[in-house]
Amino acid sequence: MKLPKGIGELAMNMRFPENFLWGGAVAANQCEGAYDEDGKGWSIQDVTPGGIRGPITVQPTPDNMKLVGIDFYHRYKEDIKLFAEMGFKVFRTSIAWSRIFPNGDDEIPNEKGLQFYDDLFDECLKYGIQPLVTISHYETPLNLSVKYNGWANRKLIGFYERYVRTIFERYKDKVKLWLTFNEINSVLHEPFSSGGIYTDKKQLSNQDLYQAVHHELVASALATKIAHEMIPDAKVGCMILSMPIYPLTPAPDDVMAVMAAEHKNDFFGDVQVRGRYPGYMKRYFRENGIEIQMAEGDEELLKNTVDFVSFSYYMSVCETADPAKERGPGNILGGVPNPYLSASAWGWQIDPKGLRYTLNRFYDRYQKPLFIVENGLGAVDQLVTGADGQPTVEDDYRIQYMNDHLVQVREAIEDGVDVMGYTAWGCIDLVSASTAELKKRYGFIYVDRNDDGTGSLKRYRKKSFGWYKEVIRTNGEILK
Ligand code: BGP
Repeated sequence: MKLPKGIGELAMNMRFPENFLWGGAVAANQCEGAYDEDGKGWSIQDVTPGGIRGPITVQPTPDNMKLVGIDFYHRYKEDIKLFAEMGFKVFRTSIAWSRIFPNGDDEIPNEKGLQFYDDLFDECLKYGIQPLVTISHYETPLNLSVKYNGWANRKLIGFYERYVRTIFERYKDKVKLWLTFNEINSVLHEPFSSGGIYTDKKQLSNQDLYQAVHHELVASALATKIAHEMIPDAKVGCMILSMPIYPLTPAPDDVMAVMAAEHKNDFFGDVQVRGRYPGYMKRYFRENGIEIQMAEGDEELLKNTVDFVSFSYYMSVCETADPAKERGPGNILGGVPNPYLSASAWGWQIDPKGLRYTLNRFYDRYQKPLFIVENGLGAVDQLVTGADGQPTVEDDYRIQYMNDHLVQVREAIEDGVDVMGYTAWGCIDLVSASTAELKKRYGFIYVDRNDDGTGSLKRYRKKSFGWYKEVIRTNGEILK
């Protein structure tokens, strides 16, 4: 049947834009290893062997998987070659702050640390892969945490400013896409990993926590301003941990509980995109006796808003006003389990349609380009021998997960949402942030390393490697 004009055109639009940025994402502290090489100082990740909820040690201990990671620091050339083979257009990584300023408060940067990222970005650019760089991804220099109490201290703004000026100056010709803080809203839940706040979470007052948030928001706006001045063709994004929140029942009180939970997350994007504190937060501060100390010029600085909105997406949750309902596991925020969804082996509930919903929600709210900078399935993989005699993983479950999510991205594009790109989380296996395990694997590339520290560190292509390569080659045409 011939479609009437108009409808045919609409159907034709059901595809990813020509310049869609396909790629993968990692974070320095989860893959680089080399935790004390070439002048690097310790970061807060070097003393959390159990992951973000585990106990903190006074110094790095051998059981910490992140100290070696997947040895990306020494093997990045081999890894980027594999990313290029898949056709990546973009590679998201972070700069380990303590490689550049080992103590965070140093006057002079560490040249060897700067050189490493020069080499890494050159290697990406050699293959036409654009770096997308997170300035701070859960890796505050340990000294800033212990000595200053991390972002609870206003002084961190100055140290961060020195760090961003240094890296913008050094990489301004190589890096045009920047993210100021990874999952900035996670600081409300994990103040140590996310904000380097050393005070025990249970002892930390809401006053100090929201003051720390204010410092991060000011620092983010300042970095955005500096980037725009120093690298006029750069684009700066905020980065939000997104998790759609559904009411557990249609009871209006459950809907209000959803609204309150959403506000706690939206607050961050609202300030970073709209440039001012929203009314619902002012009310929350008023009613909870919180008084944010603003320095002169802070409000003006906050008006330096981001160019795009990036976010991670793994799962959705439900919310309810009923305190008796048990909360389930999840990516940092957590919530009440949804009876309609299944879950990963780590209890994260799988919800591809939630991604379309999230994209629409962000776009309705902000009307800014969106970038999905994390999405993927953490699973236990079994190494087998492939048809070519090489070790591989038959990870059809991962292919299914990503296919289903990308179909929903395409739906959102059809809804009119402006989506810049998609970087699959942990495109090469790496150490998990929440549990510090290597057996929770996300990659298209298998890394031979086990949680007892054994393994050759060799890299093997999984089945999903070939699949993702085809997705990129066809610009999403093979998704079903
Ligand atoms: C996000 C973090 C990442 C990453 C991912 C998966 O919250 O930004 O660093 O690790 O979640 O989480 P996990 O590693 O705990 O499976």
